[in-house]
Amino acid sequence: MSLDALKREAAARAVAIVQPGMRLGLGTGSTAKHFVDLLAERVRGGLSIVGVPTSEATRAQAQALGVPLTTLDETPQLDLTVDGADELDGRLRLIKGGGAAHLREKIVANASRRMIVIADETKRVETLGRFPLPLEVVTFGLGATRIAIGKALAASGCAGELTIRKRQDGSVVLTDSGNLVLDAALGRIPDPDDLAARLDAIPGLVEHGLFIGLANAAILATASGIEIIG
Ligand code: ABF
Repeated sequence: MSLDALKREAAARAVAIVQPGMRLGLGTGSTAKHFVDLLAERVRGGLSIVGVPTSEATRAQAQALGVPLTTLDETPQLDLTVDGADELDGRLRLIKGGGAAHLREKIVANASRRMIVIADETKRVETLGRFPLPLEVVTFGLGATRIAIGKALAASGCAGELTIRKRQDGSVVLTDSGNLVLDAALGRIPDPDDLAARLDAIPGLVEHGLFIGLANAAILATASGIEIIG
């Protein structure tokens, strides 16, 4: 089975959990895209739900498919968020932000009673950090923010290059909120809870991609079937 087919399997399992009347957080990325696709099929079949998209890309997809949308201003409390991840460990700690959407993703997940991660088996790791950690930063004071980030990384036993994310054509990636993304190539993060707390304290760092204590369960699609964590 292809990786994409595994992603769709995980998404299908999550769509089956959705109940009529739910207020949903709609994730971003290729796995979440399958979820929105399959959710739209159920909506066309009469399921009544409302969704808050975590990115402009997901908003456009959901709108085009006729999935009813709302905002966190109109609907500040959600029942369930379903989203992908770049990495997850056995304690449901995540790295997100490969799609530069982790700020909105974290706000939406935090507003939800439950968050379910959908992923293929390649996302599961023993130790977080193989995937470069995304850090959304404001341009003002970038030099000082980089130094503060470097100190936080060192204090948490991490080391690695910080790179401003660019597209293949060399243009700088801006998030939906107009900020830059620094990717921290760390290799391994020995204590994700400690690092998250240190990064939370840096003013110019709008949001980092460590999701700690937000996911309640993960649906992992493996070659030999679905595995549920949590
Ligand atoms: C978003 O999409 C992210 O936070 C994460 O970066 C990514 C997962 O990607 P995919 O589902 O395409 O593998 O949820």
